[in-house]
Amino acid sequence: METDAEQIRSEFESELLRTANSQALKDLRNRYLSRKNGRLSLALRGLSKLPAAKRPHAGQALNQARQRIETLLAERQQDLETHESSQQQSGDPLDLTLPGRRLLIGQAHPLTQVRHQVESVFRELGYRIETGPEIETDFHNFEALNMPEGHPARDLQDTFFTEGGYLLRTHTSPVQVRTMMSRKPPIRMVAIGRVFRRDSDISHSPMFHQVEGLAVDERVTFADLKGTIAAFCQRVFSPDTKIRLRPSYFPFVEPGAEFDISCALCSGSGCPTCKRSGWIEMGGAGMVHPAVFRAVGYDPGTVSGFAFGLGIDRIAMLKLGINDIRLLFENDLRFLRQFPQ
Ligand code: FA5
Repeated sequence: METDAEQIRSEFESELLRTANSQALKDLRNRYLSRKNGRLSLALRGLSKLPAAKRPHAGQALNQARQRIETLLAERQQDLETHESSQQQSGDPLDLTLPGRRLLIGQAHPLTQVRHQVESVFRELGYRIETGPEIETDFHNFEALNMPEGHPARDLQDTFFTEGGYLLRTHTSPVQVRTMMSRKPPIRMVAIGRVFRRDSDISHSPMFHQVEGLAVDERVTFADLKGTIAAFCQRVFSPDTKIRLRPSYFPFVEPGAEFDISCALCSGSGCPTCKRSGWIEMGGAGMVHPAVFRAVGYDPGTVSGFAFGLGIDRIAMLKLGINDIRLLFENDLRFLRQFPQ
């Protein structure tokens, strides 16, 4: 049996040298160490046939052979793994002719793109960008804008109220009030931001965006208002865009108007977007009401001004051909990627 142990070990070692990969090593392990019919297991079982005096020595020799085989198997396993992984790497060499991987670069949301354009047009016209809080007081959102408590015009802007008597601003007009209360004329300002109303359908969203403009000085006229709106719309849409003003009522302006632009899609000839009228409603405007001037501490006898407000989302929908306002707020990348900067 001692010879057996020697022989088993030396045959194992020479077979080991020929193992080329992990699978071959696994087979070799089974052939020698498998409990059922591995060579070593069979040899150990054969010990019982030896004379009792020889068994301990032969058993010891077989156990030593087993330890040696296990050590050699572990070493070879490690060698093969290192070799195989370096082969894998060198089998996939760097191919400098492959096209580069395209990095996904983010882009501004279509509304942000329009917002930036609106801001830059007004900066060119000499306006300053102002901001105000989205959670407002009743005073700034309604009261100072000539809508005292119980005024029916408050119902037109279905309001979200928060705790403590505050509300989510229903329009950007409160920024006019804040700006006039903190600065003296002359003022030329625009405010762009989120506003909130209980309103939801294909063209109305409970959260949408407005741009508010205000100019106050000593002799500001309705003609200045008309010229400013035309200059703005022609820069944002196209130079041949026409505008029209229709008399309308907003408590904070007098006279007040709503203004439309000629439909950018059909150039005024009539299409489904403009409901065949050739015109698209953009927003409200007018001369600042004397009651508003008094509320902010200005003298309506010495200054005059105009204000206007319109929806940024509507501008984006028109410019980009979007027919449902809700698409703008669903964060669906398949939709958003259609509007690269
Ligand atoms: C106002 O909010 C006035 N503050 C505008 C104004 C400012 C008038 C200064 C006079 C002087 P109005 O409620 O009409 O007005 O809203 C203005 C524009 O916001 C609308 O023409 C429309 O384009 C847009 N708008 C109104 N409600 C929604 C809504 N729920 N979703 C999307 N856009 C809306």
